[in-house]
Amino acid sequence: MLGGPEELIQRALELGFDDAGIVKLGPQHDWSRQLDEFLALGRHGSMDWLARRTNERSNPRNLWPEARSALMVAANYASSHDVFEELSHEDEGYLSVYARRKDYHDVLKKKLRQLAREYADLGHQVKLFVDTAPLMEKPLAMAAGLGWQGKHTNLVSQNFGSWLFLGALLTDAELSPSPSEQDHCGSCQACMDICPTKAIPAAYQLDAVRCLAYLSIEYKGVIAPEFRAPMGNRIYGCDDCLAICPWNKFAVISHGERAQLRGAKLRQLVRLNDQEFRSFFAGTPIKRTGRDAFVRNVLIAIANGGLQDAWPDVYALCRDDNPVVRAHAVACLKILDVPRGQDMLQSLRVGESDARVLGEFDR
Ligand code: B12
Ligand code: SF4
Ligand code: SF4
Repeated sequence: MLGGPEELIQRALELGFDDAGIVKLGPQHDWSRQLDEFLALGRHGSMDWLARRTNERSNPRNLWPEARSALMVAANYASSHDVFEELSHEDEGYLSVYARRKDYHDVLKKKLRQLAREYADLGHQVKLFVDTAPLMEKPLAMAAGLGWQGKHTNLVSQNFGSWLFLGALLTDAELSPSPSEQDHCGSCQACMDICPTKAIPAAYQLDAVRCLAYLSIEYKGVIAPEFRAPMGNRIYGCDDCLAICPWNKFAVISHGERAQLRGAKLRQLVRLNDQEFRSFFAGTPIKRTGRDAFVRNVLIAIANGGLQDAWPDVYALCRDDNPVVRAHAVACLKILDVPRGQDMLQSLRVGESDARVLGEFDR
C-alpha cells in the first residue's frame, strides 16, 4: 500500500529517483532569517523573482497552509568525465554537468507527476515542485535526510556526493519523518578555496552576484571585467565547488549525458544564430538562457583562450543586433590583438551609440 511513508519512499525509488525522504513540516522549517539576510545583502542580483513571495518561499506552510509533510526526492547526475581536465581545454566550451542532458525540470516533474497521481488516488491532496516554485529545496532535503547543505550551499550526500537534482512533493497527509542528516563538512573548505571568483564569502553562504553560475546563466547584461578572466572556458554554469568536494568519491556515474555537449569547439559555437542555438540545445536547460547571453559567454572564453584565428567571427559580432553581444565582441577583439585591429575598432566605433558598447571601446 502506497499510504505509509516507507511505501511512498519505496515507490519514489521504483520510479527512478536515486534517493527520497520525508519531512514532517513544523515551525522549525522556516528560513526567513537566512533568506531576508541574503536579499538584504543584494546577493540575488538581477534574480528579482527571489525577492518576490518571500513569505511563501521561506516556509513551505506559507506556500500551502494545508501541507503537513514533504516527500523530498533526489536524482543523481554525476558525470564519468573529469571536470578539471575539461576546464584545461581552452578551445572548447565548458558546459556545466547538470546541463548536458535532458532538462531536469522535465525529467523530475514527469516522475513526480506519476507519484502524485498515485498518491492522490488514495485520497490525499498533493502538490509537486521542481526548482521554479517559491520553495527552498536544499534545507528541506537536508531535513528529509538526503544529505546536508555543504559550505558551497548545495546539498551533499554520503551516497552521491554533490551531484544531485532535487524535487519535492507536498501533501496534507501526516507522515512520520525520515531521520534528518548531519553536517559532514568538518574542517574541509575546499569548495571555498577553489571558487574562481570568491563567491563563497563565508561557509554556507553564497554571494550569487559573484557566482559564475549566476553570471553565465541568469545575468543578461555586460559581465564586469573582474569576472571575465576567471570564467576561463566556462560558457554555461560552473561546477568547481561541486567537483572538488571529497564526498564525490562516493558518487555513482549516471546515464543520460549527451556526448555532443562535451568538448564543443568555441570557434563553432560563436557562429550559432538564434535558430541554430535553439536546435543544438533543444531539450536541455541551456536553451532557456538564450542565444545572446550564450554567445556573450563564448566571446569571453575565446578572449580567455587567446583564439586569435576566430577573429573574423568576432569581428562580425561587433555588428550584432544585441548590444551586450556587441560589447563583448569589441572587448574580445581588443584582447585578441589581431593585425589591423586598431583600424577595425576605429571604423566599428563610428555609428555606435550604446553606452555599454562605447564603454568597451574606451576601456
Ligand atoms: C536561486 C538558485 C540559484 C542561484 C543562487 C544559488 C544559491 N546558493 O542560492 C544561482 C544562479 C547562483 C544558482 C547556481 C547553482 N545552482 Co541553483 N538554484 C537556485 C534555486 C532556484 C533557489 C535557491 C535559493 O533559495 N537561494 C536563496 C538562498 C538564501 O538559499 P540558500 O543558499 O539555500 O541559503 C541557505 C544558506 O544561506 C544557509 N545558511 C546561512 N547561514 C548558514 C549557516 C549554517 C551553519 C548553515 C548550515 C546554513 C546556513 O541557510 C539558507 C537556508 O538553508 C534552487 C531551487 C530551489 N527552489 O530551491 C536551485 C538549486 C539550489 N540549484 C541547483 C544547482 C544544481 C545549481 C548549480 C550547481 C548549477 C551549475 N552547475 O551552474 C549552481 C551551484 C552554485 C552554488 N554554489 O550554489 C540545485 C542544487 C541541488 C543540490 N544538490 O543542492 C537546486 C536545488 C535546483 C534543483 N531543484 O535541483 N542557483
Ligand atoms: S559555482 Fe563556481 S563561481 Fe559559483 S560558487 Fe561554485 S565555484 Fe564559485
Ligand atoms: S568541499 Fe568540503 S566544505 Fe565544501 S561541501 Fe564538500 S565537504 Fe563541505
